Amino acid sequence: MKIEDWPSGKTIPALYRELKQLDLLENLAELEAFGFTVIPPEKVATPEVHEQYQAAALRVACERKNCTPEELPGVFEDGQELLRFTLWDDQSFEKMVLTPAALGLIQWLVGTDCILSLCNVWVKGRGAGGTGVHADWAQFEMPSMAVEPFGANFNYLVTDYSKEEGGLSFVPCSHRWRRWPSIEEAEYWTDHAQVIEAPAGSMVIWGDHTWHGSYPKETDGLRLMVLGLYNRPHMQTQEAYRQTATAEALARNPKRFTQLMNVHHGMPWGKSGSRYKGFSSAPKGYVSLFDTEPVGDGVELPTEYDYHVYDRELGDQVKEIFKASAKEKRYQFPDLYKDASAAPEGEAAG
Ligand SMILES: O=C(O)CCC(=O)C(=O)O
Ligand SMILES: [Fe+2]
Repeated sequence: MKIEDWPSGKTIPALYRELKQLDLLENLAELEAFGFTVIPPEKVATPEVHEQYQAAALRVACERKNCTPEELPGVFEDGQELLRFTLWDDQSFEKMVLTPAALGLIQWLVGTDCILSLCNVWVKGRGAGGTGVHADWAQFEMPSMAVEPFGANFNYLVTDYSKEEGGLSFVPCSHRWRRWPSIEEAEYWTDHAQVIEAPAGSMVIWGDHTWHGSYPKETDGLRLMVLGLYNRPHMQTQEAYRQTATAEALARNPKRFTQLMNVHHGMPWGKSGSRYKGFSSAPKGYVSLFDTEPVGDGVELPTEYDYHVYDRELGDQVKEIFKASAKEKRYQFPDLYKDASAAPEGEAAG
């Protein structure tokens, strides 16, 4: 079948075509069927880039713990830690969060406008326990999950994964149940969950509906992994990327990175509505997974905003927009089911 840009499909046809081009349709089917999938190293990056990722993860861990690579396994004997907020610690992580295969599958789960919530290096030593079976769904006040996931993860394996290595494990098809495991269920699945056996350089992808955990690490050495979590753009991220993304970081990266940082999101509003005047330079619409062109000075970092000041000029502009778009003296909301270009901008809505 020819996949065209059907307006009702919005950005899905474009994403599907690119996933097909990347030879990931089987991974897509596995995600839909079982709730998780593994991308092999050769579809993630070149051997040189894998080396950079491994070196970066190890260097960051040693820097944080102020030790040598040789000392690191001793530092993590019987222990593990999620080293938080690592995106800015090495520029290779900026590349990793844009990995076309991983980002493409994650976008399938949480939308082509998803943002980065978390980038961690997870270090686990010999004797460390497993992670209890859970779902990453973090709307704790909503124990029944929405139909669509709100978050999706990659785990980039820096070391080989197996049961003895303390590998990640899944409850296949649990994403279909759309709820968290009870304490008793989590207990049962601790020893029954399907372990991921995959070589270093693989990326495991899943959405926040899927139940997963990990096994204790019984072998010498370290289990090293880089974790990326992506959210829908209305959500509070777990780490402060929007607040810390610099103009240089945006400039050296392609357009999709600016979107991942969510720096142009209009909310929260103060007296003058949209938080940033730089809103209009925000990249919009579907951005190709193959786009590697740095944006340079093409994207402006939004200027700061005083929530307490009413900007009369901006207010008048909004008034004109309402006037121009008013039909029968009524402001019309965009039709979300027809025109892909008519996505709401959060400007006049509400
Ligand atoms: O590897 C683990 O121990 C668990 C990983 C996990 O829960 C996650 O990445 O969301
Ligand atoms: Fe998790």
